[in-house]
Amino acid sequence: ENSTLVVALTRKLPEGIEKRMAELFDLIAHRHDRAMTRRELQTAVETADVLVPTLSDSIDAELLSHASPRLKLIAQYGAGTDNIDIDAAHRAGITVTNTSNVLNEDTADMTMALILAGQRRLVEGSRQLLSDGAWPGWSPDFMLGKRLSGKKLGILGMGRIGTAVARRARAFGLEIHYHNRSPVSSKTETELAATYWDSLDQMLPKVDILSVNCPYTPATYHLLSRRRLSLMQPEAFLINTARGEIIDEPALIDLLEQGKIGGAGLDVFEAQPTLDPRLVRLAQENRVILLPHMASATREARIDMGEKVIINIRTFMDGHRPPDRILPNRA
Ligand code: 8YV
Repeated sequence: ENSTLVVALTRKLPEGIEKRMAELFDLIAHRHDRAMTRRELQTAVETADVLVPTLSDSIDAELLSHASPRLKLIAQYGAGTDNIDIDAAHRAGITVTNTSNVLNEDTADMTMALILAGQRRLVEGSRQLLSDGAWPGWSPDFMLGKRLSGKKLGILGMGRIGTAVARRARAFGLEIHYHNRSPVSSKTETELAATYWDSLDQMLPKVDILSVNCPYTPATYHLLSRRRLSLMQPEAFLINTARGEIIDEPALIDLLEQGKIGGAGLDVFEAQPTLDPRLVRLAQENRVILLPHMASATREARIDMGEKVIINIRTFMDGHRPPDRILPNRA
């Protein structure tokens, strides 16, 4: 028979989720409304059988060197696992899982929101209306944006989120282009009328809008380098709802300032939560739209993510392979 597992949370999770976890496990909740300090994380890996971290916790080799042998599972509350040294965990005999699939739709919705807001000047229009007397009244050339339908959308990373973006974008009349390590099934390609580009360099000059939807791994660090960003059209609009590190952010800012890239909708940043002041200036000039990492932030997603964590822990506890296991070296 299984003895109850000691499960340590690094953040406050939705109340209902914590309640269920407390019924199922010997739960160590985190009572503060902030990320754990390094010392608190260290205590957690020293005491728990299962750690439930989030993207703000750096679970690196040094931290794992403090783990007690009883730590057997890291069940990440989130889709991306770039905050975890998967290889180091694997070497220590620790299984890693994420919460895949439950935030695809919400993240794709926010991608569309950023595309629409950028092309149709949503934030700028609202801001102008609210600033005293700044609205001169309707005129034929007032607040003209760009038509979506007929434009080319490039998707960098055609996984589950990228595919969800493509489905939505199709309904808006966008033409779908994508770069991925390998093409999707021909059935999906036909359904989305999507064009596969084996070479990212060749796709970049072709697209009007580019959406980043790949995971951040050593192989995708600064995948959008200065050289590659320079291949984009001067009018192009770049969306990032994945991870800041995939784009060379200072290079992007330079190109935006020089008018060599049209605009950007960014939900993630290289040094988040710290923002580059040059980005703030560009946002004030309505050249970019900035969001505080909220693409998957719906109540429903946060509950579904908690349920996924519970399923992963229970499956593991029963001696089976958890559904969302992350294998090392997937880069
Ligand atoms: C979440 C995310 O906010 O899941 C991810 O990878 O980046 C975000 O959607 C995060 O998971 C919360 O930990």
